[in-house]
Amino acid sequence: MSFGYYLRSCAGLMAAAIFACGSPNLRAASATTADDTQPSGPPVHAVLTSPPNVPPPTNRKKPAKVIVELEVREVEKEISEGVRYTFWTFGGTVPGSFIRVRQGDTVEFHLKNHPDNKMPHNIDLHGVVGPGGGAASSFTAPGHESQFSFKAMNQGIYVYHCATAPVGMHVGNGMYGLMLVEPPEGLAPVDHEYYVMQGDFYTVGKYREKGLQTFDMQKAIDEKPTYVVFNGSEGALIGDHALTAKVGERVRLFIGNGGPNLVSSFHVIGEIFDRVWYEGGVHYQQNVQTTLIPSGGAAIAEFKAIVPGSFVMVDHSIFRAFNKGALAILKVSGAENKLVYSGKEVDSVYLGDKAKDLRVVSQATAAAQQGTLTLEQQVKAGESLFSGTCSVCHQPNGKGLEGVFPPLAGSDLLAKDPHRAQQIVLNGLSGPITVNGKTFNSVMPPMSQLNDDELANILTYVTHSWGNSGYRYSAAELAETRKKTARPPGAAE
Ligand code: HEC
Ligand SMILES: [Cu+2]
Repeated sequence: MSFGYYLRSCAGLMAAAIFACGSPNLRAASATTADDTQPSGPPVHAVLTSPPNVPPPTNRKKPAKVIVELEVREVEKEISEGVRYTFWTFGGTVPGSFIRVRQGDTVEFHLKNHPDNKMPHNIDLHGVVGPGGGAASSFTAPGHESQFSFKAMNQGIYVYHCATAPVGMHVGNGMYGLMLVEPPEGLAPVDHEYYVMQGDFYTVGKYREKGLQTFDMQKAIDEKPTYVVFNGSEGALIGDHALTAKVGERVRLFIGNGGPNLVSSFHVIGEIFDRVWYEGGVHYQQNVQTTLIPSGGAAIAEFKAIVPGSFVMVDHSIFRAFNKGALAILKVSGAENKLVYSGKEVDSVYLGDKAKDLRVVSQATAAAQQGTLTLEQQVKAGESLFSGTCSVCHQPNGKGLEGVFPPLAGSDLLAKDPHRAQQIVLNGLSGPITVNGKTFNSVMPPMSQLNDDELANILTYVTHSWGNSGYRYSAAELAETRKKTARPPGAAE
């Protein structure tokens, strides 16, 4: 039994048939694992791909000898705009290269450890039956290569990862990827196959603190990640790197979770998975909203793109999406279908500051560090951040909402004392206030999760917009206010 088989034979069956349909092992136990067939034909070199790409189907009717060559590389890359991190990788990317073989294949696995690397590494493939999933045979020092062979016994989608001590640190630095073992008859054809893998990262610096960041062992032990991201960085699958599809096309996602710690509640906002082969096995569930991907586990999810728009993939443990980076985009293009969905596309609802330009934000921070920050850079960065954090209440035009949210545009309160605004954004505000002759009595939550650079830029944008006073704020000033005043209980530092 296989993924492909189910697609053809099980779809649309009545409830009475579902038991038999969903229980292949009862009927044909041997078909989910390889038999004793020997590999035939000349050896094949596996095509490895970098995320989000998936190698083409093997299109083989018989098992073959397949040679996989995977090189470990320790590389410095961006984990967020302006934030660098030294990742340890299989094949130069996080997640590592996607490996695709067929059930029954005999895989000759070559693990190379690049001579410039500092660490020894190995590989534990969850799709391998044998001690350590190969880890016991693949310990490899820098500049060396190991070789071992295994038979791909069971079909499914499997995580692989490094298992060299300290294991959590190797996994936490990005050493994981996926291997697909196709069923003998292959998977049913679809229009797009994508490779998406979640991981949690632990840096000494705070979320979005710029510069080269190092691994924080204590945060990792405490399971308090600084970043939770898809495909190794906050920007891996947004903007120009978003996944794409057209209306009417079928999309298959191979979703993995490298951990090292967190379980993922994987969800695509505005889509419903027609089928999910949960836990990477042969059974599928239908009509799934959110699927759980364990650390060290994977699943296959399929759906058809029906209406156009930006579909946001998240870990629905939602602070991870909006405050730690676990957010990716599938951009579907094509004609509207008003019968299915009447509304217009509103990116800003879920994209927040990510819908705007993160680059201008990090440019401003970099310039501030070098002491070259111009007013224009500050205002641009502030505009981008304002749209993500303040505009929901104060409105994109700064006019607020009658009786609910006070205006920032032409606010006499702001003009009277621009310094006070620093305390308001850091510590929040409640109780009655009067702005331009109108009374408001509501609550503004503290925005202290934003850093001093970000707050200075937002406020500078506000004072330089909509006919306001023109006061220019500095990060140093915000830092001073942060130090001198107290956050209410529960606010972020
Ligand atoms: C959840 C809604 C909400 C968000 C988000 C929000 N505010 Fe407010 N803000 C309010 C409310 C409500 C008040 C008035 C509070 C009161 O009645 O005491 C207020 C008051 C203010 C004031 C003082 C009043 C004025 O009109 O001059 C300033 C300045 C301000 N906010 C700036 C910001 C900035 C900058 C951001 C983004 C970092 C922001 N706010 C985000 C709801 C919000
Ligand atoms: Cu390693």
